[in-house]
Amino acid sequence: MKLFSRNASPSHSIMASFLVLTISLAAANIAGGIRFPDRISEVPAGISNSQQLRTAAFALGSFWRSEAVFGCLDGVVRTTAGYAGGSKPNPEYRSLGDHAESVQIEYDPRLITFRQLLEVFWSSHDSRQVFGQGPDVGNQYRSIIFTNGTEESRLAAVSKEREQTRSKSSIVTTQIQQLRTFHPAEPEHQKFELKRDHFLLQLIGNLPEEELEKSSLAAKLNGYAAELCPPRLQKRIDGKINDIIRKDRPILQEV
Ligand code: MHO
Repeated sequence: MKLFSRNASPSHSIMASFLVLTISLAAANIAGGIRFPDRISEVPAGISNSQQLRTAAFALGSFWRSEAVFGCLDGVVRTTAGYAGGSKPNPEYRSLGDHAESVQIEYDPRLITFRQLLEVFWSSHDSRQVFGQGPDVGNQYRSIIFTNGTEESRLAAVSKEREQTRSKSSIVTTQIQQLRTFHPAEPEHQKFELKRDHFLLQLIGNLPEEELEKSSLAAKLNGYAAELCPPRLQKRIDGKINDIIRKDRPILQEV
């Protein structure tokens, strides 16, 4: 469960408002503002340097949700919502052509593998739904695994076969494609879930857009805001937030 939900009970809302106020005042006193961006956009300790990071991409319905699903995982360093899988040059949200809403993931392969990302992909959507995902209808919500090289294509195909075996009565619609171009979506679609949560935004220091897009912490909290982190992680973040609001320097730097 997320600590401060948007639909919190009145007493929670009062408590949350008080905390926000306390945090703003304390932070403003300390720094004359509430930005501590230099530390926040750093890659967390224990993560390989950027040459060792790998990139994966998946389409599994609304990219707001997809970004939140993967952003929370340990080993995922950055996420970007975007368009992929089609041929239209310069797709945009209102005219994405034949592309699918997708998420691009930068990850540390020592901490999370492509195989594990595949498991998260399968368990986070209904790959048998035709022409849509959940309530969202249309080709832009189709299910795709984008691959990079033959080994990833093989792993993707094996996992799709396994999924099809589990699903006796309906066809797994997921496509497997070599990734060509990933087109990042407009800023308003990046970290969409986190941006709806002003408490969390403030807690990490109201980062400017470019830093929010690169930040590992923002990627995690985007999943937390949507309550899509694995329960253990969701709890760990609750704990961190509880700790941080008791301190005089209440800026969350890592989870
Ligand atoms: N059901 C979503 C779809 C959004 S999406 C990023 C909505 O609220 O419109 O395509």
